[in-house]
Amino acid sequence: MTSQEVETRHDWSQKEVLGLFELPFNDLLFHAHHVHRLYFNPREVQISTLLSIKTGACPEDCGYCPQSIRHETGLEREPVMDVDAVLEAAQAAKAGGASRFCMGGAWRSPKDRDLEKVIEMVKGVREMGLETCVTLGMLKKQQAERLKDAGLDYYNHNLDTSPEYYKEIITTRSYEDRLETLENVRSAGLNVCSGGIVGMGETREDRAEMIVQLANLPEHPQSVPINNLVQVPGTPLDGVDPIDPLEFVRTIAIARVVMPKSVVRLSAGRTEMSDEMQALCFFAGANSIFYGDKLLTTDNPEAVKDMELLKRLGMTTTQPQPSQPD
Ligand code: SAM
Ligand code: DTB
Ligand code: SF4
Repeated sequence: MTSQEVETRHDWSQKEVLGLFELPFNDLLFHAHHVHRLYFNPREVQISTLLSIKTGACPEDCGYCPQSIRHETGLEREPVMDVDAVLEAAQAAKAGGASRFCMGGAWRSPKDRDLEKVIEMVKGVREMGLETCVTLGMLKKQQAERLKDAGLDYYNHNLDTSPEYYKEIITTRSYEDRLETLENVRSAGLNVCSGGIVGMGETREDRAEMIVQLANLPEHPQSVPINNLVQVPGTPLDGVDPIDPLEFVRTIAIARVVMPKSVVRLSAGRTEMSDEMQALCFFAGANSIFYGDKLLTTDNPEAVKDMELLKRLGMTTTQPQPSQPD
């Protein structure tokens, strides 16, 4: 290891990560930006477009989610989309400049017949030369292997928060279930996309512990989405005190420091962020965003506005790099 590299560690303690949170803001940002430049071009941002391929009526009780059947959010449920309609949306995302197309399904875990359809979607999107990502809930090992064989690049499954706070947010599946899905995805040879949500009323200790859990996985997730809660009327977390924007920037910076080679995504919640806050997040080491007017069911900044912002910051977008078949 040269002095131009940092050690990739999997033995972080909560105390150490809290120590990073306690650094003066400029010291933390300087450090994170330095680490960022060791492994990434600071002028580049990866952009992924999301599509909800099966919407609402989800049996899980995630307190933040508008798609849970247990929350009265007025969301219209939609069955699994036709493959052709998905491919049309992917084509539009490609024309708009996205490098990755992420398909999300409101499932606890997909049935094998759901997976058949998703596999057709993955194959079609891949043929367009886009990177592929899906998020379908809990996954068995053999399902992860089938997705890998179909050419899937990334599987998104978030830890969401710390193990302690998790129980306040979700009761219908455990933290262990989530870790098991991540293990199934990793051992199938898929790239792991895993992060969490802040601004859910958690403490700084919870934020630190969430980052510790991600960093101490056997491999750092290749992609780490940090979501700022999108408050949706009708969900139990609507009305919770929002996180201090500077604390959000710190969370991004610390994800960058402890997972130096991972792509950190400034994920949901950007419609409530100023351009200046987003610019600080990029300086702190975020190098990916969701791009397109919609996330899954809620709004995202308009694509033209994002392109304007990147231009003002002198940033460009990365090209797709789909995995090669093994
Ligand atoms: N049902 C699957 C699952 O939960 O794994 C896939 C879709 S689910 C919507 C994907 C992720 O979106 C969740 O794990 C959560 O981290 C994030 N998410 C959902 N609602 C959100 C909200 N209101 N604000 C921020 N992130 C949210
Ligand atoms: C992730 O970490 N955030 C995305 C994606 N992975 C699937 C989802 C954000 C969802 C925000 C609420 C909604 O639009 O329904
Ligand atoms: Fe269902 Fe996923 Fe929403 Fe939880 S986050 S309610 S599992 S769609």
